[in-house]
Amino acid sequence: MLPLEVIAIPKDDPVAFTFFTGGMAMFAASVFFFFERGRVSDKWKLSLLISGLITGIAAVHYFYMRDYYMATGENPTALRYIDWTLTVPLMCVEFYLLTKNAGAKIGLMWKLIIASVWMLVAGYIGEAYNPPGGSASHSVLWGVISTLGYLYVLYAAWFGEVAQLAKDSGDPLVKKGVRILAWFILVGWAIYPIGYMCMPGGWLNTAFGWNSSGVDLFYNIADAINKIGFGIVVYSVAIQATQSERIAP
Ligand SMILES: *C/C=C(C)/C=C/C=C(C)/C=C/C1=C(C)CCCC1(C)C
Repeated sequence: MLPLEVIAIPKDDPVAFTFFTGGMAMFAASVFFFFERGRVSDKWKLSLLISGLITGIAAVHYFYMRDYYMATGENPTALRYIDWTLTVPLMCVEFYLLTKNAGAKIGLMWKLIIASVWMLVAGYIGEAYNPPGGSASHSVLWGVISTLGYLYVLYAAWFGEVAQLAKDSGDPLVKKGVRILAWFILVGWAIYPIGYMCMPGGWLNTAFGWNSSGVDLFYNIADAINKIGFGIVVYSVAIQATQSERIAP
């Protein structure tokens, strides 16, 4: 018997592994963004603060989710969606701040936030109210409703208002930054529905027998890519813009 309550990670449990590494990586990223905030010019400080808040909020949730998962072996669905309803809207704020100098209105930020909250509320109903054993019709219905919100954000980033503002800004850094973030939404965010389809009744679950531990595995990998990656893109735009301001007369 172990003398204290020791958390042991079974070596054949990749989900537990990603909860630990994910949480630690989020924490380290926050420290990085908060410290580096001092190195960028004033108009970029808020963007870096928000990058640090996104990974910081995620880090705290990861510590709770990890314990929940270790104690029960189940998906920490509620904690997951609480994390997302805080962090995804903050990512929308990042988009707004990037395009603000090009004339983005606050209404754009709210549209992105409403679309992403729509996406998350539908996803939560799909997961949390999935009947025991899983229901294909339930998961497909709410998955499709959720995807509508996702498509709105995707459209805005690639062809809609966000893309247009970046283009009109005439600033190559902002254009490049928005383009990379749009790729994150197309590729990085698309990992989440794959996780969703691993739940009982989901397509990957019924078609390939992928079990519900795939839900957390995909979500954890996607979170690390998207939250830390998004922040790094914003950071690199901010640092380069700061440098060119210093060079400019
Ligand atoms: C930091 C957390 C992020 C960026 C979370 C993003 C989550 C999504 C893009 C979730 C999307 C979903 C669908 C498009 C359909 C199925 C249900 C969801 C909620 C998993």
